[in-house]
Amino acid sequence: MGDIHIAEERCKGCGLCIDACPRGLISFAEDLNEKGYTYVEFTGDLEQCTGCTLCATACPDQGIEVWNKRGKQTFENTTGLTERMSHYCPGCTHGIIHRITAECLQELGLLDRTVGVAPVGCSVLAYEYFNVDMFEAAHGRAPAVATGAKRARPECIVFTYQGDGDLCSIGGNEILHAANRGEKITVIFVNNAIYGMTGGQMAPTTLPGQRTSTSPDGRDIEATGHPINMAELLATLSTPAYIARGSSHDPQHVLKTKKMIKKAFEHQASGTCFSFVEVLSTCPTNWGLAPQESGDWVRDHMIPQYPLGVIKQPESVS
Ligand SMILES: Cc1ncc(C[n+]2csc(CCOP(=O)(O)OP(=O)(O)O)c2C)c(N)n1
Repeated sequence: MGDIHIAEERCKGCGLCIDACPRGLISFAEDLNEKGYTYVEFTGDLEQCTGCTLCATACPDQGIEVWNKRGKQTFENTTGLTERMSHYCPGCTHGIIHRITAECLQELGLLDRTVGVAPVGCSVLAYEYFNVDMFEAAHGRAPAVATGAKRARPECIVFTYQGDGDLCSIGGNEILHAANRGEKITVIFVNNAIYGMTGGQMAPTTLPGQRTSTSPDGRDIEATGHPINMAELLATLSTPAYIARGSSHDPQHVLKTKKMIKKAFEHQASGTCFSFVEVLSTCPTNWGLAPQESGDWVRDHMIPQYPLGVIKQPESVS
């Protein structure tokens, strides 16, 4: 049997771990925790837990640690994040994307020379959560700030963490030119198809027909154009680049996306090229969906518009 430890006080009751457990061993408690959330608890037969870590992989709040059958810890919270509880809504996958980014930096031994750039958007407080040196950039300007940091201190690993409003809309020009110049930075682009922080307005990434607070009848592509597939658009530039798109909507995709982010940082560490990983994410609050329904919405609606995979990589690398 494996074993898991659920930090009740960190749980926001999103239930993503309940859906992730292949054996149905986790369920909601009858009580609320101190913050007023219905927390989850391990209620199944401990003998049945294999220590597979899917529950911890699905948790956006660093709330679960796992041990395998031999008593070895198989999932430990990363030192790349602080212990501070995030302000993200229950089930928002920003927390997951923070975690896998931090895990990659930790596993590559890069934490002590990494500089992150936080955007304007829901992840505006990312500097509170990443356990690395951080800048805050003006809305959409993270690639310019990262350019300055990387050029001044080329030995540092510099990454930006940006939403789709920040990167595609107000910062569309910034990212295009940073990519075209081949800045040796890494961009983590979190696409939830709307402006989350300001109340769910339409973004350049909003799907055709998608209802948002500023497109209550659904996005009209005659009036507003088609969604911008930023990863594919950047891939048309001739400058060498590593460009990939993953998703955070279930633990299996989280693990695949982590590999992409790792590759992106490896490119930067070896001085190869500009690297960019788009991660499809959820916004249960502004989409008006439960956390698990939001994951299904990414699977059924976002992935057909935004196909997953490595879109471009330097020719010398297979
Ligand atoms: C110059 C400027 N224009 C507009 C805003 C308002 N604003 C704050 S966040 C945001 C959009 C954030 O959306 P996104 O980048 O998709 O990130 P999310 O919140 O969804 O994670 C906007 C338009 C601002 N703060 N500054």
